[in-house]
Amino acid sequence: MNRRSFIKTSGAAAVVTGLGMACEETESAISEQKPVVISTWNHGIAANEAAWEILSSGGRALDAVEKGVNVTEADPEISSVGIGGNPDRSGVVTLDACIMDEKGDCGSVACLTDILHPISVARQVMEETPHVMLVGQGAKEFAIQNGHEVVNLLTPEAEERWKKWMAEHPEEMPKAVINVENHDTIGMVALDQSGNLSGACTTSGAAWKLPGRVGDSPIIGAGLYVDNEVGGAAATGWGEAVIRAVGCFLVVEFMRQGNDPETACKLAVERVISKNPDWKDIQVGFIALDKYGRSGGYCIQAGFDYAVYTKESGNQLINGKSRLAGE
Ligand code: SD4
Repeated sequence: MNRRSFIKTSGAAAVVTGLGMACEETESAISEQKPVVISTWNHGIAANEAAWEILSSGGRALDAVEKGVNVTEADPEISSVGIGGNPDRSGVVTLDACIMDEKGDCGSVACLTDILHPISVARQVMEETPHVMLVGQGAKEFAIQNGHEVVNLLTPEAEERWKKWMAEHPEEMPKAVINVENHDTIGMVALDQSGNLSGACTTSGAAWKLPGRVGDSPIIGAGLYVDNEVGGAAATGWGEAVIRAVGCFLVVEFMRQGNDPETACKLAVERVISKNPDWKDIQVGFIALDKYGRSGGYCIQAGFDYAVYTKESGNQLINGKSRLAGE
């Protein structure tokens, strides 16, 4: 079957096997493809390009997701990842990131300051320490000891946005504006030619957050989750709502039950909605990629897009379906 291979599986049986029930097999064909990379928002296009260079030459998904999101982290024009990100309420840019590989190993940093590539620090936490997560000053010292330079992440443009916001909202608790101030985390999941999955998620978090606030993005299971036997997922949007639902773990579990990636994301969004009475005022979106190379995404509010790169279709920006658009 030319460039794609087709495997025979049982959709219904896949669902019920997970539940330990017997069921008559219903045969359906799942098109299998690899490599594939998926990432959030339109900056995912550039990140996918870097990831694809590694994937298309037979490289490991873990290297692809790290190098892919490094592109976004280093772009000062992007106001919610890495350098150029919007600061917290006190004017300090703090970064959250995590990474997870095909073995289920993972690493994470939270509330990291002054370091350009938090995802690479997260990978070092995973590979060089017995821990999963380092935060704040300890994470920064670990980064410096492991070869990272101290850089000023607050660009003049971000500083100006912060001063303007503080002048206009002196007493207010942070409340992100949907799809303006509360988006652009890059979450990425890749499937390599060997059939292995890895994921990465990196962000400067919610704009104007309280100092010390940590979102979903560095929390394994919330902002990112990968299970090599099933698939991987990444989240974007209002992190507090994602954490409450353990969003990405949930997406992967829905895929384990036999749902395709888009349906799994949709079911997880429904769960977020059911747990958050203010859901119409927040954005939450998920992307997912399964072990067959099928991908999908779903969100609450319209305006969410994600980038998918396959050999067959190239690097494409896809408009995410949304609950509020009734899709
Ligand atoms: C957070 N989820 O810190 C992140 C922000 C984000 O897309 O995703 N923006 O809550």
